[in-house]
Amino acid sequence: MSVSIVMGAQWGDEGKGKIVDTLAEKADLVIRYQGGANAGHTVIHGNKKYVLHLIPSGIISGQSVNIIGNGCVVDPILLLQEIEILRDQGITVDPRHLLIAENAHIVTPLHKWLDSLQNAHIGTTKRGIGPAYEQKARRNGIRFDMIAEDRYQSILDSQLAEIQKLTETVYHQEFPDNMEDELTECFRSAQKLLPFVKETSSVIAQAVNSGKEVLYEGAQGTLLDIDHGTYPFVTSSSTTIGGAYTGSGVYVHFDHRIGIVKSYTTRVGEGPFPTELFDEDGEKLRQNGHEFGATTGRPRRCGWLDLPLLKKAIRINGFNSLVLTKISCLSGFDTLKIAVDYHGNQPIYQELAGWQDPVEGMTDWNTLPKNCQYYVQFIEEALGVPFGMISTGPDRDNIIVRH
Ligand code: 2SA
Ligand code: MG
Repeated sequence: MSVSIVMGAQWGDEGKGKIVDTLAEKADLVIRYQGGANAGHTVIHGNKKYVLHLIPSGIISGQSVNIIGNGCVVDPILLLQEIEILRDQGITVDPRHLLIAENAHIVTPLHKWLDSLQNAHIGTTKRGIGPAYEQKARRNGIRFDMIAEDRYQSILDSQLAEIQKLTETVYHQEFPDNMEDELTECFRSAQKLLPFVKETSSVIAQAVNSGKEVLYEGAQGTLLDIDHGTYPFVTSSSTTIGGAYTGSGVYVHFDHRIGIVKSYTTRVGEGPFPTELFDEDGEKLRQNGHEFGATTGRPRRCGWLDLPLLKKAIRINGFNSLVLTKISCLSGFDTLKIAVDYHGNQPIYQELAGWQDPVEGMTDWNTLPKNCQYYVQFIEEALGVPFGMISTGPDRDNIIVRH
């Protein structure tokens, strides 16, 4: 039995959902430890499609306990909706299968309002993530234990007064007059979630100590980390391995530290992206890869693979295995480029010959076109970490297992 962690090695949307889902099926315990409803994992199971924002992927198989850890920020309205949608799709969501850390903070409509008011230049998902973490750090946030004990009203009142004043005096905007109603719905939803709320760190520790199969599911990606990412164009949580410790409250040894690497690079929102393409190659990547955000529907910025950034992700997270995703989206290019170094801020590219044949759905390494094999081996050698799996399509069995 083992403890594994899966994290995105780039700017999110590397295709973690499918890999996590495959691993989650065998797990006894699956933990989300950072982020909130800014994540959007699409899981395809059989012929059904599930979209998860806050709930760990283990919920789909029905065999595991799933934990929303203390490092997450939870929007009670969205979480209840997510639970309802899953139930309508035939998934069992009850307190035997889903737990919320009592010390997780909640995201309220005030946070979403602030997010839309303050963070346009970052291009956030407007899910209230930054303001919720900000209040947590200011020691002015509201946690689930405070809802259980009914001691949040004075904090809420002070937040409301402060944000209302800020809206009018600093942003010269009108404060939404339905805010009171929305807050009522938010806290009513949080109350409804109380049966799921628990002290979860000891649950995780117990599972680890008794040799259970444990999976930590990262959201977003390494380069969006609040400390190690492209600050200030980052999310507000620790998306890297340290976040798994603070966000779950347990020291564990991760046997498998799995980095998910998309075969090229994408990013949504603002911020630096050295290998970004503005030409027809970029457009081709966007079309081939259906690169539109799962959470907000925004078109993603697309560019070539960036090895220096991947090396940094490996250093931060200690990845000992990588998964290469979306390789099938690279068919049809005459030449492919990979950034191997930088000169100043300019990437230095290695050009590789492309391949024309589709590789979608392949399960055998030997059937891949030679140039495709070479592309993969080139990256692997440069990074010094093996690709344990190569994903060749959206279906769960569209995978080449290598090591
Ligand atoms: P926020 O809303 O405060 O977290 O936004 C800050 C920046 O972080 C970016 N961001 C993301 N970028 C890519 N994918 C995201 N979520 C994935 C999805 C889920 C995943 O498919 O929606 O891969 O785990 C995500 N979430 C935040 C955002 O664009 C801003 O640049
Ligand atoms: Mg995604």
